[in-house]
Amino acid sequence: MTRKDAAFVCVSYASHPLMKVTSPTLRLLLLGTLCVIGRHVAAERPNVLFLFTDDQRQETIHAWGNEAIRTPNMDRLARDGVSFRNAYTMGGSSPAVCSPSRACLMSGRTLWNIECQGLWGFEISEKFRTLPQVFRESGYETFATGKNEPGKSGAFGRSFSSGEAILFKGMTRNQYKLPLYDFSPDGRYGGRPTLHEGKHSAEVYADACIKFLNKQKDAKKPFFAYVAFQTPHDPLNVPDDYLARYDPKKMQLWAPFYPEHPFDNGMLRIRDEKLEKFPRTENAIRKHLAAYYALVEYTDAQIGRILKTLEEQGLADNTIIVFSSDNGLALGSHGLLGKQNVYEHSVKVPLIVAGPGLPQGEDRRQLCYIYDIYPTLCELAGLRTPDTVQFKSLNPVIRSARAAHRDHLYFAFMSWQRSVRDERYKLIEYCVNGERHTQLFDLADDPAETCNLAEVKDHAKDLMRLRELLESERKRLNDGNTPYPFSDAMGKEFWSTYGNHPNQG
Ligand SMILES: [Ca+2]
Repeated sequence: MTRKDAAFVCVSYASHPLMKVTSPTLRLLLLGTLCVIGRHVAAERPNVLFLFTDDQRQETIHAWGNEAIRTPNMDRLARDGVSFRNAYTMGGSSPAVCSPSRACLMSGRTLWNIECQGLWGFEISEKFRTLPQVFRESGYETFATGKNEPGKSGAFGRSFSSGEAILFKGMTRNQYKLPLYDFSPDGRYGGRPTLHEGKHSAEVYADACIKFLNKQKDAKKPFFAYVAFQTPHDPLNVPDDYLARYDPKKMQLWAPFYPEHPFDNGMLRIRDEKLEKFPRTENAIRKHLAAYYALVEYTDAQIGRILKTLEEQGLADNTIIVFSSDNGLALGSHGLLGKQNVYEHSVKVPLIVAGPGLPQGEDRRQLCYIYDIYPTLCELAGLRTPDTVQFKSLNPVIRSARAAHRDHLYFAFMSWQRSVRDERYKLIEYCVNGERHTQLFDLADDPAETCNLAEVKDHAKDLMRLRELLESERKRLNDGNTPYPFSDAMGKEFWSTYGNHPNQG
């Protein structure tokens, strides 16, 4: 309980009818007793366990309809909670898409309003309180393990009161060789990390979380534990017994399979895309898919160990669990391997929320951003959401499948791609080296985005409507009109090219 909360409880009890007793000693005794009760009530504030994976495409949960993959623990979360089947990121303002996405999550700021962005290095401005920081400042023990990029130069230090096995990098070259930092009580992370070898990253982070949970049974404070796996992001190192569970020959490719992307989208030769040679072959992609599925299943098993500990420690009944991922992955779709695009496979991600008193085993179809979880969690824990947060609480949607949330979503990738989707249609506009491309998809009939309707006369009105929506969202989100030079330049570059010939597809 914070000093402020304690004062509120004591002031409330001071006006209680029992306080009308005349004896000062008895009044003091009563006040003390009621404050102890208040402390007990505060101790019942919910814990939060935030399980965040890396590059996990939305179609990789068995319970959500992929029968080829085994994810018993993600399935269990779906059974115990609310599944958001239309949850998205906003795209990326860096080739390392993970960084801006994590910055949006932590800061509660939209893609072009994070501040302190760079092409590869990110930080979150001190002007914005991070999600775990709000919990920490409200009396929570806040713990983190795993991938915490951005964060090294400040955001991590002010967000977390404890931690273990912390990775301040976007990725490692090997899942068994990890340059990790120990927790630093002063929040500073100078010096070199320690190389941890021999144990898989997913197991290292699960172990750290389990160790933390094992100390929480009799803890005085509620906790917020953030477990940021660096999987199933490549490298696709995975224990042999898991790899053996998926036969590359039997893997079904994700639609639409193309040997190459049909035109330059701005970033066709980034590291992620070069993980396989061009043109792609079906057999080569099947091998990637098998290893990716195996790595998802292995990560799922580590999540299972964490959930088991939560139960064994008697914490499950008072813990809200969030499960999500920072972005999706193409892995063969549209001729792409990476996530430097705004197709559904790369911006649509898993999101499940489970916890005491929340609906169980229910799906929600409302459009949302995963970053909407920031105000959602604040509300569920009874904390005030900072005014700087630009996202919208999902709590009405959690409570009702019919609650209104968002009519449309806006996506962007650097200075080359802008997109908007409504309930049914999705528009993607490309400006690359002065060349324009337009795609219009009917997501109701064509969720894999295979059939471009931009030139189809019957859809001319839909195209015009979505283009107007794109422009209005651009203005609302300050894309190309922010005080932050890095992101501002990207927006200006896209919109000036677009503005020169907006109606050319
Ligand atoms: Ca990622």
